Amino acid sequence: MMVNRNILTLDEFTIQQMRSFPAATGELSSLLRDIGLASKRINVEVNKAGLVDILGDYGTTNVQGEEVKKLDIYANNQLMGVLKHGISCAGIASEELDDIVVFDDEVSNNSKYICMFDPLDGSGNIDVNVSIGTIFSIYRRVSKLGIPCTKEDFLQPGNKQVAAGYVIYGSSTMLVYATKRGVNGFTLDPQIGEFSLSHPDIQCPADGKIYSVNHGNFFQYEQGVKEYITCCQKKTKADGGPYTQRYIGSMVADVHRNLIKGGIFTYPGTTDKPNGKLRLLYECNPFAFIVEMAGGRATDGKQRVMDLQPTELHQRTPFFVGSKNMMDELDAFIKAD
Ligand code: P6P
Repeated sequence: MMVNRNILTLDEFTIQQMRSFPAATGELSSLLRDIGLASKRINVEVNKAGLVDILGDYGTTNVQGEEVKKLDIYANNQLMGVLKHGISCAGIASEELDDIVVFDDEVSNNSKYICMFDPLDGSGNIDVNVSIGTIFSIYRRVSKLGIPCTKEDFLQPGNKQVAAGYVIYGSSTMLVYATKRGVNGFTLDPQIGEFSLSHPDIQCPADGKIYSVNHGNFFQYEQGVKEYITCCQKKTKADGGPYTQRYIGSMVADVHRNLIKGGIFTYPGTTDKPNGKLRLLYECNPFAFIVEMAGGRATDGKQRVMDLQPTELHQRTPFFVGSKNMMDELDAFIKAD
């Protein structure tokens, strides 16, 4: 089978992007390729999860107090390994690790980026074969080059992100990443074992008909959110509806669908958990960056999520993200509340 030479691989694309920036050192391109490599290894294990004894609880609980499945650890270690042995990353933070990991060696201490990730989001769905994903966020460090990175490098607001992306292990395996130059999607071609450009210049439709929410928490949401959800349920053809409710319970899958088709994803705060469930640094900020770069919006219900000043690595935030006009309508209900 001939390889289609017209479709750029992730490596070719990142190198092409670098060539168009004479000042580029290639570190960001190299970091993205490292993440692509780790994702391919994770993909192999995710695809055979049902066949080998990699399922089941690892017997520990992570910093979130959640049971940790073996694939979480495997994915975490794959990402940490490629970044530690690369040339572009000074250190990482991960959902699976209590604290940052400083790659304290000469090359890493002179690397200008740090990376945060949720190595396998939605892992509770592994055993039932629902799509899961990896989410990553890349910042330029604020600490001096030549010394180990510090916690300060990780507690930057999301508006300082240099790049962000996700990998969705679903009916196909896709890597989507955004820089200030736009959002592009790459589908893993098993024939050549490379992510190949399949979704150039992704734009989030300004309007959509899909709303994603966990209705089980409905009566715990603030009034404005409840009113918006009810409004979605009442939409008719005359006012841009009818809407459909789609909630997979795997953020990467839900947000990816809404990014492509248009829609809004919500994980509001509740009376039990006023800050919601999703983590600011390695779940909400990366998706906020990606969706905003594609023309959408992302808030915590009150302000742009990327303007929040983080104080802790694993802090949570209410999260609303998606099509601009749907987000504007949500805002109107929350403000009127
Ligand atoms: P709930 C998966 O555990 C996750 O972190 C996200 O991927 C997903 O959107 C959310 O939790 C689902 O949470 O409380 O609605 O089951």
